[in-house]
Amino acid sequence: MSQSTLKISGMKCARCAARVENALLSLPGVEQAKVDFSTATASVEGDVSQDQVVTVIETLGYDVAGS
Ligand SMILES: [Cu+2]
Repeated sequence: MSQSTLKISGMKCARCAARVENALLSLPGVEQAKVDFSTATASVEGDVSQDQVVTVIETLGYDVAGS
């Protein structure tokens, strides 16, 4: 995928969003990641599969809607 926006559930504060964002940025291939707590969305850009992105988010204890 080149650019994708995902809906995340389970984030309770801005620190959760920062955690997810940092984890996404550490994924190989990810060029940009932005996680917004107020809208509960993550936008990811780079050469990475959606499966990898979902796995990282779920490993941290959050859920991706529609995955
Ligand atoms: Cu939190």
